[in-house]
Amino acid sequence: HWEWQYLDLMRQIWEHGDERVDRTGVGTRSVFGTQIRFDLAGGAMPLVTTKRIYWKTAAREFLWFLTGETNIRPLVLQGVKIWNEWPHANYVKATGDAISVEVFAERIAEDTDFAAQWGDLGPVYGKQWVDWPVYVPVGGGLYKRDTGINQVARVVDSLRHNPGSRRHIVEGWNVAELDQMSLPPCHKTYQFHVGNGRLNCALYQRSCDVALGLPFNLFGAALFTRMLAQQCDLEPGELVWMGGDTHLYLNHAELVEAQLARVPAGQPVMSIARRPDSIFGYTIDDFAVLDYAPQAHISAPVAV
Ligand code: DHF
Ligand code: TMP
Repeated sequence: HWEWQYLDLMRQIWEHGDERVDRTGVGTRSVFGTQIRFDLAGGAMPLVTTKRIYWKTAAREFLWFLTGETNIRPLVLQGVKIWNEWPHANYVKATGDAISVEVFAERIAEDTDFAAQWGDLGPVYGKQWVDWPVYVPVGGGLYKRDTGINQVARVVDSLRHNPGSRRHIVEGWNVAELDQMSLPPCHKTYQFHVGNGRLNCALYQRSCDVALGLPFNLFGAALFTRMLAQQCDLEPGELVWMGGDTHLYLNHAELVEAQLARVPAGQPVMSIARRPDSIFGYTIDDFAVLDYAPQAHISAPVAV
């Protein structure tokens, strides 16, 4: 079962990882330079079965990236809470108003002005993917802002017209704008590759929270590949996930012990109900996952 790669990675980190104090102060065990491979043939999805993964949350997050949006409000309105902690921490730090993250999220939902002021994560994934900023010289050493680059639309175009290219890349790491982002991109580089009519995807993730982030990131990359394949008349191929600093937080001990005692079972598959006119036309209702019978959810705190 493919999922042993995930569980083996977890065990390897927990037993042999290098223990260090990280940015969040929580502490991690970490290994550097890791890989998971998954074959997407036949609709298969890399959905972890040893713990329930809320795949619709992951899918909603991914569709939100494709809209170019960087404000958490559209996620909050769909009940998706996974990005709330970072704007909340920012708000509390800036104002000294120590409201809970739940109350903060209510205000984001109810008050559009409040959301505009406090709900934005800065120019993160969505912005860079579909509107990478461009500046053109206007003379005298001055530059003006031009129309941004839609990297995702360009990749659709290059996959259709030049499938053999080695340049099908969507990049989140805009060096000039890192300091404006709440978090610099973790899943920073997606590269696509066509071989034998199949669309392969490599994802490079510079920093990986194996317990909370990785299941979402594997699902997101697979979903992206499936949507692109459908749009470009290709069969989904192989997903190659590569991690830089691949870690477990020290406060995830209970999750790790519980999950490593479980055995993976079954292979969930995805069906996509229709073929939208563009990669930007998918909605959550287009996606269904079949044959997913995971073991119970295990909750764990997220390090902010
Ligand atoms: N920071 C850290 N420390 N780890 C992350 O994985 C992470 N991921 C981010 C932003 N910052 C991060 C964005 N993605 C959860 C999953 C993905 C995610 C953020 C959070 C999470 O908390 N998952 C829980 C609850 C899921 C839910 O609320 O639906 C889980 O059990 O999967
Ligand atoms: P860092 O910016 O100091 O590396 O912290 C980011 C943390 O968030 C790190 O634990 C990795 C984790 N993360 C994921 O694993 N997947 C994601 O999609 C995101 C946004 C973050």
